[in-house]
Amino acid sequence: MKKKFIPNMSDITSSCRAVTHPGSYSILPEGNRVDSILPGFVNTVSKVLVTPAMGAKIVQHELIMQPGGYSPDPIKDAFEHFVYVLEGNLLMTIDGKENKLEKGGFVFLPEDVDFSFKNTDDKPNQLFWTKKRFQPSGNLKPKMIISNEKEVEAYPEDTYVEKHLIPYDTDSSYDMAFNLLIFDVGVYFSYVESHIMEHGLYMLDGSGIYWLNGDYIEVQKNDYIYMAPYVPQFFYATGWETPRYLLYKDINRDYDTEL
Ligand code: UGY
Ligand code: MN
Repeated sequence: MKKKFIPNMSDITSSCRAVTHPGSYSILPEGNRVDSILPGFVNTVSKVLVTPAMGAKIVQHELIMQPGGYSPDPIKDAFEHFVYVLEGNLLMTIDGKENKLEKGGFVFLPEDVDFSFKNTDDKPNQLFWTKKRFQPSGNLKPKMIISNEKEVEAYPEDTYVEKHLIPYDTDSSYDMAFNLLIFDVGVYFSYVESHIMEHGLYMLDGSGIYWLNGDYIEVQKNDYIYMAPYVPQFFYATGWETPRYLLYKDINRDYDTEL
């Protein structure tokens, strides 16, 4: 049997960029993620990126579906869901209707909608999937969204531009935001943010330096970052390619449990 090449231990551990500070922040680069096999999926692996075990109020997955991979039984639960296609294609059946999503395609599904996944392509796909328990407020009920980031307008925010994939700023029924932030190289935030919202961040392109709770961390395409509420945060766009990241935040509510 051919032996797998394994570098020296110090070469493996000294190049690790994964860090975990529960209650503060974590970085989970692609190379440190481990496969989970989820019940209800065929030919699909999940790299679970964050869960309440880390202090988060959400679960986020990177799903990789092989050609023909699918979820045989429709999923219907008490969570809201957001699915974003990072690479490849996805056929999502939502309330019995088929929707073909390409790279940059996304869906927001309110609780109690039934849906299933299928990769009908001849290459693997890569998805970013978020589950969240809806925080009711009065009779507000958010509506389903099926679109592609290419259809969403970008507008200036602080020192960069931003696309709001969910129109949370004009519709407070939504309790989650997914914003796509796009930076010119060399640009940095005009101030250090510290806020009630938590973040789950997926680096789509480029690289930069994240300053989190006093630590400088180099980040790059395909990195995942979790930021707990009030973690001081600042980004500086570096490298040669336009950095873009997809950013989850909980919004439009002032608490998540009964006071
Ligand atoms: O809107 C935000 O909270 C965003 N500017 N934060 C971030 O990118 N870390
Ligand atoms: Mn922020």
